[in-house]
Amino acid sequence: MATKVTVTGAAGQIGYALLFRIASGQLLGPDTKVELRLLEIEPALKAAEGTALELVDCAFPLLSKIDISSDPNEAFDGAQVALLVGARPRTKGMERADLLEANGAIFKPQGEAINDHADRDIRVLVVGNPANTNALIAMSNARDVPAERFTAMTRLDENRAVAQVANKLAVGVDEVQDLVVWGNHSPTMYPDLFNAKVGGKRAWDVVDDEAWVAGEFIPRVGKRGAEIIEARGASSAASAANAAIDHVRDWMLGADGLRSMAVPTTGAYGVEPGIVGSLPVRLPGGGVYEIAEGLDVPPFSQERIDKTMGELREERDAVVKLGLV
Ligand code: NAX
Repeated sequence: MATKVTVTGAAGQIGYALLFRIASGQLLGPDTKVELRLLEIEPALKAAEGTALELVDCAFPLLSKIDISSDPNEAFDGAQVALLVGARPRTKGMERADLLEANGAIFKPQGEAINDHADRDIRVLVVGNPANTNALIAMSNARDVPAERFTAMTRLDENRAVAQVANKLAVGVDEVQDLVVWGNHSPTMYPDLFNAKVGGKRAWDVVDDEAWVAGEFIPRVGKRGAEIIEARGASSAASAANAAIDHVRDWMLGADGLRSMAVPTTGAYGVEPGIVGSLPVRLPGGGVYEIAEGLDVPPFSQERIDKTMGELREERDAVVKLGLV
């Protein structure tokens, strides 16, 4: 039986970079057939159909079916994995409350549709920004689905941070491990070198350059999205799709070491429960994550974790006020 994978925003640029990799088996492995459900808004349905034609033309042996719809109830029917990519971008002059309200209009009905129609065992990754709070909205509107099935993406931030450290130290990316990004997928995010390792040693010690970490590394990872827009004239798409594949594949199939996932907070590390914040997780496979406890959180980290989690609390308070959760 094929696994039903729903992708929203399927006609967008991340969708275009993502769908072919899902259909080729890179999301769920070489032994799992997939059935794709593409959700788009009416004006983009034709473009989604175009992408579907190209998917057909790839003759992927693992792709058993493609359905396209603008109705969340249809697109999430029986869904076992959902990647929520489509979102409302911030436009000029838009205040945070307006942005959250516009995204609430997308993620509230999608959460309800997941609740009413998806497979009981669904796993959800939210990519569309503001990803953490969009995940909180969807999760809060899917009352019968366990909260831990909803996650948001900070894996792109993790991958960006790993690449920066490898570049700084002139080592291969595979030598940089356990590099966890804490908090919000926003410029306040905190990439942590105290628990990361390079060649088995603490990355903070190997880098041994606090001025670089505080003044260059952290801000550059936090603002990498803007750097890409400046260079490319469009936001990150292939790297975002790649990170979405990494996130879901590791969650479903398992991975070694620590990874970053924005998950519903439970009180670990003193973070208030009830927001969706990025934390260190271990991934044993089977769609399970475990928050890794007992990591080193020195004052340098604590201050930054408090700030980025504080931003998420404010977003949560704003969506509570708007009646979205
Ligand atoms: P695009 O604007 O190219 O595509 C978005 C697509 O979503 C459009 O085709 C649009 O029609 C569709 N859409 C809008 N409302 C929808 C709805 N209610 N149901 C279904 N589809 C809907 O954006 P793209 O570059 O693909 O980026 C998608 C999202 O990812 C954006 O919100 C973006 O900010 C976010 N990102 C998140 C990242 C992360 O690390 N969490 C990094 C990359 C990216 O910036």
